[in-house]
Amino acid sequence: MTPKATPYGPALSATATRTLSKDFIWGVATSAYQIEGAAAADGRGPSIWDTFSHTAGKTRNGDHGDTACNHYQLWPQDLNLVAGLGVDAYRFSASWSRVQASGYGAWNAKGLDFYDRLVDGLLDRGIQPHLTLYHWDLPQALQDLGGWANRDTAFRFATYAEKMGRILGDRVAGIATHNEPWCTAVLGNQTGQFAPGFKDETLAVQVSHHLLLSHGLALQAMRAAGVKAPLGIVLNQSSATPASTSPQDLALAQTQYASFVRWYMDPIFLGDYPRVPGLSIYPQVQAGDMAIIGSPLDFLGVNYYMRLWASASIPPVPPPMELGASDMGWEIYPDGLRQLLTNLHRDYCLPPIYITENGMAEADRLQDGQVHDPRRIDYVRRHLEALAQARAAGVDIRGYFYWSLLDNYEWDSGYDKRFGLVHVDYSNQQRTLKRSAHWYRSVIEDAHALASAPTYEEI
Ligand code: IFM
Repeated sequence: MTPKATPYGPALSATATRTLSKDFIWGVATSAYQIEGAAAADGRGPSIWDTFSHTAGKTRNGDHGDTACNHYQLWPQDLNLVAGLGVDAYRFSASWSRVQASGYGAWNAKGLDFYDRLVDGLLDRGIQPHLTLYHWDLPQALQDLGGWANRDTAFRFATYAEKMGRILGDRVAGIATHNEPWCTAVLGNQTGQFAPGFKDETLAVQVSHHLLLSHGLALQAMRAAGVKAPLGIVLNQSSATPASTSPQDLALAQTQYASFVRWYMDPIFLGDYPRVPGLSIYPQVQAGDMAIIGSPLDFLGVNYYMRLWASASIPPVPPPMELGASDMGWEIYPDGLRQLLTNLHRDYCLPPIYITENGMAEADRLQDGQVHDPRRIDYVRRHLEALAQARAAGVDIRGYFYWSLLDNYEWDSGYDKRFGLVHVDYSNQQRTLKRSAHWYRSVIEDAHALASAPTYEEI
């Protein structure tokens, strides 16, 4: 079906809009270190990202999150922006070192109050809060004790999760333990691109196990405390495409998929790490760990940005990039989202799924008070079409969160990469809705209208 035009760009097809209407929530997402700023305010302790970003040569232009989008102070106006988009839900993360400066010991009442007010502020505006407990900003004091390489950190995380669950669990619509543990493990400890910046594959593998263990321990602690909110985890995932039908490319695709997707999915849903050729390093696992990791989930969050492309040739054959790449250099490949979701549905017994992140960095420019970002609109539209196809094929997908609400601190890329629906001028913290924000609102309005319209059977 050819989409009709909206004032902001091509509309989502009627078929996809209908498929993504009933029992489906629309949202936007952020994370603490990327937007909050106020790095030393009100008793917040330093995190590994404060340390890393203030270490020379680690981030683009030496950018850090000391001020970021100053969301710690501007949150009421940011929540008004969220409400203005017409979304149902807002996904955010808590900064562990804001609520417990060292990651153990005393709780910080001012930090806890901040998230308390944020949650109430969302509810006052009719928006479901979706909390993520860990989005990469480990308290530095815990890193000083070994960080995620230290098994004790998993137990400390469970204590933190229980505290947050007790305080917010009656009001939030969902609690995810971790965001993208692959990034914490691999980018933080194997490639050194992210905090804490180590380059040790064996360490990274052990970290991945402790992250999974901490996830299971946190689920158990929150459930034992009577937390009512649905509990889950957010994983970054991709489909994998072999560059050709050669046995080498096929095998590489299998290895890449196993180390990126199955490494986290198999322990959670099948009780063991994947065993495929090409994976040779496994963590030290203690008796009982896999049962803890396999604690039941109420939901699975999937973050999708691009596919894995497997070429064993030297030099590798590049992906075709028919739709080009984002400003991150990531290939735009919407059908990978459909492929991924239908594969997950085939391979695992899954709880309801939320697409907890999907979005695109563009070199956006504010001109005459406006930001024209047609490629972002095209990106989101195509991914929503793919998502609708997966839902129509029977995958239980309950929602979609655009990454991100605001332009923000893109980790080692600093402020150079802009993912937001809302442009941020960092010189004065001015927010401006991009055209994609208006477009997204119109998609949501259409879907809401269909969700509340009586079906043929009801008439
Ligand atoms: O900005 C990040 C986010 O923190 C985690 N997922 C990917 C996004 C884009 O890189």
